[in-house]
Amino acid sequence: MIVGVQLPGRTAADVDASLDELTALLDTAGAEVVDRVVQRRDAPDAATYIGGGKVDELAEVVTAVGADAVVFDDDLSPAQQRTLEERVGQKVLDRTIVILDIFAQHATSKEGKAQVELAQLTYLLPRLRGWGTALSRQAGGRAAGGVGIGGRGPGETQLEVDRRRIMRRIAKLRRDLQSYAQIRETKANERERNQVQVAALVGYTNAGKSSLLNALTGADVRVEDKLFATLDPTVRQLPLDDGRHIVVTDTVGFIAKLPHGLVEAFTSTLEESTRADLLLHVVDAAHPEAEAQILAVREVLDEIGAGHRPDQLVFNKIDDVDRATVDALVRRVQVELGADPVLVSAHTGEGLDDLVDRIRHRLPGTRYRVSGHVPYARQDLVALAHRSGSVLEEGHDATGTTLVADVDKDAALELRDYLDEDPFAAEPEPWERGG
Ligand SMILES: Nc1nc2c(ncn2[C@@H]2O[C@H](COP(=O)(O)OP(=O)(O)OP(=O)(O)O)[C@@H](O)[C@H]2O)c(=O)[nH]1
Ligand SMILES: [Mg+2]
Repeated sequence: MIVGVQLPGRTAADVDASLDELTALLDTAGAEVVDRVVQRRDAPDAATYIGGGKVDELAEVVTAVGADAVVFDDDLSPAQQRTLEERVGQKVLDRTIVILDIFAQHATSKEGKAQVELAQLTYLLPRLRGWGTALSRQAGGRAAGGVGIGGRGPGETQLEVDRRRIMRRIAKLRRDLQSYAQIRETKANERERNQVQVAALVGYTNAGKSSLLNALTGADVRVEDKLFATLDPTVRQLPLDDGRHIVVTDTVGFIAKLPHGLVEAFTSTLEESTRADLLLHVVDAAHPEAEAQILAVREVLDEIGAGHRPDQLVFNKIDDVDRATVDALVRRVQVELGADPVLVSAHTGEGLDDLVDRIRHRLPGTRYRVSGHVPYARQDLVALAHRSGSVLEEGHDATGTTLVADVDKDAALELRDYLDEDPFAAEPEPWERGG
């Protein structure tokens, strides 16, 4: 049984979409959803998240349909979880624990496993008390009585031991992860020294990041119609048709309400993207929630300090959706985000040449910092600046657009007439050279 709460500012459709996603998460985790319950509230109930009356109703439905667990779509406090378990009489979980469970199932590398365990233990630590009382109750009530009287019965002592053990384990995991991070750092520095440019595939889980890496570079990363199929990062070379080779990285996907502990545990993996020269933000253009997913990904990117990296939206799966829907989506992100997405299909190969072309433009050998004023009649040049680099500042006045941007050489040449300073002033013209 899954439970969602509609708080002010969220529509019934928002809650439904989020519960659909929770259903997909549970499916990936190997559980089956039998029914859902939604309540509208001004704020979550402090003790039980949903209202008291709704809890009774929930308990009845759970018994009637024979559900053996209740999963809340939002994070519960340890106390709420405990109270709900007592009143519903079944296991009560939240979205975070489901995501942690999937990560635990999918982790294969040592580093991935350590990251997941760290996230799990961080989640568990504040919840130990609840488990402690449950255990002491099983022990026959002796300990529970002790807690009732002095608050420090045998159960509590055991709890302290467990707590210390877990904290020691957390410290060890942090140390281990630190050393993995150092190896990663060394490799990244090597690439930097060799001036290899990096494009990182980022995006919502299941958007098709691994499929794109495979299609672009002939890699054979596992692709699955499951959430969080990829946890371990993969790095592959991609030749650009101007003779350059860059590397493309594939990494763990994002999701709305990504547990904070996970982001923290996966920092070193995610940092891969904070160092990239270009973020390829892959979007499942066939997904009804594509726009919300774009915003969720941008939120996580901000959180890990990659919010300001140059990024390129890549609309994938266009074979799976009608053209009018994609076009409407493209227009919306153009207007709302000022983005200029590339349309591709990792399955049919459509648009992959455009994508490589765009990558080539967005990863210029040399970047030129330009500032200037472009008349409204030449807005094509403003669009060019967006496509070929990153626009740092943009403003509008009566006659045109003022902008500051980092662009490649071709774009800088095109913009030359409208710039405050000529970026090529110091460079001799070809015909002046070697005179
Ligand atoms: N129709 C269609 N399906 C695609 C395309 N690209 C990927 N898929 C499917 O989408 C699902 C997810 O693909 P993945 O490549 O595993 O996606 P991912 O972004 O790496 O997912 P995670 O690693 O789980 O975050 C798979 O079932 C793919 O077959 C595409 O261009 N068209
Ligand atoms: Mg993947």
